[in-house]
Amino acid sequence: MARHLLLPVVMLVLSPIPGAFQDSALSPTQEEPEDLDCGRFEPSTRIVGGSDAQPGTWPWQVSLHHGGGHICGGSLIAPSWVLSAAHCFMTNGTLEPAAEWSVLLGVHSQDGPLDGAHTRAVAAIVVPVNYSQVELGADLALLHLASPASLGPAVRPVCLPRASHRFVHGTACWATGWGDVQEADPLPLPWVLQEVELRLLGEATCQCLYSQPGPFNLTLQILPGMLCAGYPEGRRDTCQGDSGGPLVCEEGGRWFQAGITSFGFGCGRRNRPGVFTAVATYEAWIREQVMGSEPGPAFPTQPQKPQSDPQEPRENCTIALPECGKAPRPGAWPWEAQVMVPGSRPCHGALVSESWVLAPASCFLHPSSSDSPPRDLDAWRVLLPSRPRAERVARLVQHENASWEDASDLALLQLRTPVNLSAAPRPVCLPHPEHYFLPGSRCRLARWGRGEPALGPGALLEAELLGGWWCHCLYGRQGAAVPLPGDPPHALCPAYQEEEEAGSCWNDSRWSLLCQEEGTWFLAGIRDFPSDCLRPRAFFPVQTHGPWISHVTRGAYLEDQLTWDWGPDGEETETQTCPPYTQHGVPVAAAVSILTPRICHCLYQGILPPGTLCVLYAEGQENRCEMTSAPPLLCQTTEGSWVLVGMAVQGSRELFAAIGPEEAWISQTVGEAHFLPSSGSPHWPTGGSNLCPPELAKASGSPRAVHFLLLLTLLIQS
Ligand code: 4AZ
Repeated sequence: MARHLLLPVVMLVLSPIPGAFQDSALSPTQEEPEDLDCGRFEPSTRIVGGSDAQPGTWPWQVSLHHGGGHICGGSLIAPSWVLSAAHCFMTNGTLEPAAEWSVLLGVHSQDGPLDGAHTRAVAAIVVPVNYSQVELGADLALLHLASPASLGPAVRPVCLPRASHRFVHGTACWATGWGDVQEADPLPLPWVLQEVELRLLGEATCQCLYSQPGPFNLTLQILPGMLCAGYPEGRRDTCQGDSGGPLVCEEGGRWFQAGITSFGFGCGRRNRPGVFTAVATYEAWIREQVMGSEPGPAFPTQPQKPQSDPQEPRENCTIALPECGKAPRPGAWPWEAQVMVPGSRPCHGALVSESWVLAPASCFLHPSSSDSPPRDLDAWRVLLPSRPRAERVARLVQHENASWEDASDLALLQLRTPVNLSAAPRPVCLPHPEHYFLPGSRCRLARWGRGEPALGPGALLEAELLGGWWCHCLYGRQGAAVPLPGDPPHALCPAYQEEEEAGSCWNDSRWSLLCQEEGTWFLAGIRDFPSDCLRPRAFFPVQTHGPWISHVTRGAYLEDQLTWDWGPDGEETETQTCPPYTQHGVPVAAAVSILTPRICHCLYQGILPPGTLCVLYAEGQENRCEMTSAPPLLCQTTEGSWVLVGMAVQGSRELFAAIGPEEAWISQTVGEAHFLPSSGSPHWPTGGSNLCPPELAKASGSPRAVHFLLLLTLLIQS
């Protein structure tokens, strides 16, 4: 199943699902012979954030195999019937042939000989006629086994709830499965069945959580026949491969199946609990399909009806806020970790979870020592803010591609004892691979690795992220496609002002890049490229390493993006490939960077007429191109059209008068002039401080000082 739902909200209409029955088909008083004992197991003594189940604990759990491997979960509801999710069996709207599927029963670990387990072929698969896609509900399926399962201690059916059954919100229930332990992180060998305790969430609570805008502005409408379970703060959840498996709740000594794992947005994310098919809603449909089968599934009466109607108040809307990335003020980083290795200078890293610190591998791995990992971890210590004593180190895990000087120069250190998280220490947030740090994001540099001793008091570590296009084309290949927002970038370029120390380009310094969204700090980039004095400096994005970090730590705080700007005037209007050059490799034009209005305003101390655009060229590059004295400022749209955005202000190479405001006058004068609807004008997200950095105002007019602003330019050495 797709991990990210790209969900047009318009198609989701809250309406009763045809074929879904509300407490009507059979009244609870209409007792039938209870021919099957269900929902019990004899205690013999993935699930995200779960743990290994004990053998025999969940005897109704089955594994559905297709093409030789586990695809989905299911639950045994009668000797010849398995309940699962419709989406497991549909490809492009068609049901896959039953003969291609097999059912494994009584299985605990899926590695090696399946002792005590047995397999059944599938004779038929039935799916409700109104099932179309998971987000529209009715995500359930019944599998008719070719021959009945052999019941025993490890193979028993679960009880099904009647339509009148009311599961109380807040009840702790259990989900089980062999699915991924985190997004895109499969359950490791020996593939032992995982269990996780999840709390039932009321419909209003769940709708509230899913109405919170998330990445790509996706929200979801919770429909009747759906049920949510999990936690607003996330971290414990079902995931890909758990689909079709049961969510069970104990009542009166029996386990009732409340839900079928159906979908969600990612796994274990904040404000995105798992969505299940509410089994009770489908009592009549299930009965209809299994009619005539003896013994059929058991629908015991609810042992104890909840006293009051468990409907929660509509206004129940408590969302979870990020637990990572909060700092009292920039510079006082509660995740700042110093790793002390005897015989060398302290190494700066960042706390990423209760038990793990991220730091450069080059701190611990010396090129001379043939890359063998050090073994004397006993003597290592980690200093964290507000901790009375240094932490001891249990394990060092290097990035598989860790090398002396590259984007994967990363290692994770596990602390012997997890620390209690509070205001300090507190982990930094890490970005998911699809995170899009908006141009103009407010960032800071923080020490990383064996960084230089602290900067002088005048150092300005504030930084502003530049558009991905510039950064990519500056450090990438000519003509290369620029990653779109949401695709992992190759580099991040913050504009910041360095100390004016002649000759010092901070070559020895190691920095990480922290970027802020809604008051939450993300570790966005690590170590600037060894790029001499080329500006802007580029950082390796951390987001590409998100999956590795969460795989190793199983609990690092990967946090969803908190700010978006998907408006039509956003970054998407920029060119999608790096600029072309003439045959002789000479630029036909000079590439310039349009400064954000804030920097422009600060640089010229607010003396410019409104609508003036400022650009910057590279140091010493202004005169290299054959340019006319009044060059036009052109920008290319996503569709490839070049748009005249500005005309040079007389006497200046850096200032341009914006064309946009003159549209009416131009159209009047030149009837044929063709204007694109707003797509040609640059756009910056609003927000952030409007204060000018103190050094910036002084810089106006001085080309040398301007270059400390570092937004640059020419993309080739001709
Ligand atoms: C899936 O892809 C899936 N976190 C199942 C459950 C969830 C997400 C995805 C809920 O089968």
